[in-house]
Amino acid sequence: MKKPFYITTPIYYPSGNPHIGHCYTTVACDVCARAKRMQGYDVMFLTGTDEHGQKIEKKAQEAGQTPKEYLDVIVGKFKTLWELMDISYDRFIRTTDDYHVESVQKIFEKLYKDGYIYKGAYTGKYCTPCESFWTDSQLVDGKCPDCGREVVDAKEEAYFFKLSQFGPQLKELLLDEERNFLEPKSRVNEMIHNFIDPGLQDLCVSRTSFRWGVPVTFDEDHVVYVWIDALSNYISALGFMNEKYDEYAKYWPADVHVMAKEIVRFHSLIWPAMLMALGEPLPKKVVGHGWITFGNSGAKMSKSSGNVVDPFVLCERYGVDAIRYDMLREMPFGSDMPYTNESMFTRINSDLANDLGNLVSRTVAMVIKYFGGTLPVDKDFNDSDEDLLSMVDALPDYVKDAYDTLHISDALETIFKTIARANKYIDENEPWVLAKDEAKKPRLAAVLYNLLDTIRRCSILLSPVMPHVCPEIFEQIGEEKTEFVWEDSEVRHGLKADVTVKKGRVLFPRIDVEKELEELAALSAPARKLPEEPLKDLTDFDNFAALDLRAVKVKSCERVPKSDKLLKFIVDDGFGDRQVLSGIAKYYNPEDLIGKTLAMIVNLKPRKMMGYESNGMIMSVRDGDKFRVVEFGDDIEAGADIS
Ligand code: ME8
Repeated sequence: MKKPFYITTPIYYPSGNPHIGHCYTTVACDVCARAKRMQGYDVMFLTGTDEHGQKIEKKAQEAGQTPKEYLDVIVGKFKTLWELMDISYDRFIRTTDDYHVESVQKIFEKLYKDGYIYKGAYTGKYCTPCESFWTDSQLVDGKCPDCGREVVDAKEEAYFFKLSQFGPQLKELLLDEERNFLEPKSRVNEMIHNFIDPGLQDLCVSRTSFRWGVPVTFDEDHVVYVWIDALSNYISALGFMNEKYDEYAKYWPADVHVMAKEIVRFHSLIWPAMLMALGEPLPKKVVGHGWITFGNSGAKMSKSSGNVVDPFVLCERYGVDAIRYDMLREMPFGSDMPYTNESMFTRINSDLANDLGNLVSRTVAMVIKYFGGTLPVDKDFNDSDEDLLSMVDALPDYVKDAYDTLHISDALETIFKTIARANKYIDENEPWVLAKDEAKKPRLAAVLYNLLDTIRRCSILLSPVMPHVCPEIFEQIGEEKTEFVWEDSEVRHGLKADVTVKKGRVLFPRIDVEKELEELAALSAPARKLPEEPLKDLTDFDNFAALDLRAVKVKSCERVPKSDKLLKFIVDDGFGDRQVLSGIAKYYNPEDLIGKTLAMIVNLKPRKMMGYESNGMIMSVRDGDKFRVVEFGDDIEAGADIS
């Protein structure tokens, strides 16, 4: 019976394309999963997508699609990227999968039945157009942090989870030195000081303001709060409270949940509290790594800030293994990693092209040059080899621990120190001098054999990080095995004595930094497209002056029955109210426009559309194949003229 090992990534929001931030966590988990498989474990590696919530509902609406249509495309991109990046996940969960929905509903029901969830009222500040509740501390200058509009006091019926009662147990869990539940340690202090010590509040776990979520079975006006839905994925994916899988007993509790620091709070407070309430075992470990930040700005690379680097482009141009290596090597455990293309090129050139690539190509070339490709069995090993060989002997245990605990950068740093040591060993032993003396051939054979065997052992340890290149290295150094087994890296001189090498391609071509920087910059500059409407003929100023252009305030807005294009507005033009129609129904939720200050031509002659009179024209700007209204800040008065 193999020992089980269960590792998870967060389930990502498919509200935009995947970027290298998502890649980092997923590749890090992949390395850990691959290493555990090589060590003989029965691994379950889970990833997936978190598909409910108001944000997704809105995004789909903006794109003129149903949520599911919208999601399928982006989820497809995540899956394609994971395939391209060689992610060896065992299961991909989507929170819209029926079996997951079933589990979430049953979990919610059980918590309610057992008294951990109760019905109460949520009071807070409410932004009507955004349909969002905010706490006082979330408001910006007393206004909605999303749209900047006025908020009102509001009260809404909602279900609450008794998080407040778990404070002492959570504190004990986090402070348990032996358990080491949350890493790095700095996050433990953060959780205790910022959340537990000030007093945990009960958590509002249902919403009635939107529909795109898992319905509460016994009160269908409510959908389950997206984090309760999302966190449950870690057990629903194993079949907890559903019929789809039957692996909960085998894999739960998880060995490690991996994520970045901003969602550690959910995983180290809410998630254990939910499991305690359910009476289920807790995961063994939660690891919260740092962020990939954009350049040296410190800003998190994220979909919403638009500063993302496209992993598809990077993998295609520089190779999947080089990108995997670079990300993992550059991210120090627990801290942030500023990403620049330039530092990536430098890293690839120095570690991969110079140190590893050269070591392999020089060694193979020398075996071919001095021995026609096959080493003789007669070798003269001596004590001066010990320094290199003992360094390699120490690697497997160190790297195993480092991969297990997601200290992957440390593992790579140590492996590459050994590779640098091997390069130095060549210079110390001067094979080109030994080759001149026939009597020294056995010594030359020993030196080259030590090098090949060092490469073999390092390749095994590097194979979880570089799954494409390491098999090629095996081929070049004449290792006939095709499977990477951890124990083989522990064996000194495990390579066949009369090994035959094979010259292969350059494993890591050197990157011309200047040229690549220019090409990447050109790629990311958007191609200039001509606007769809050509420029019109010149006109007199009088024609312009004849138009009465003003700011107006939207008082009401609704769809025109039987029309999928038209919205009917009542707007205040500064003198009074008027009705106007606009063909933008596909791009907006009518409620989202209420309260906005828009630009309008007010003196167009009235026109009838679908039986309603329109008095003027709301101005919109083309945005690809959509239209967006031209709007002003709240401080612009109704009736202010535009010139
Ligand atoms: O938070 N640097 O999804 P999400 C490093 N659906 N890692 C990054 C990163 C960056 N710049 N940007 C993203 C969610 N990540 C929830 C999770 S789990 C039950 C629900 C990685 O799409 C990192 O792992 O915002 C981070 O925690 C995660 O993506 C957030 O992904």
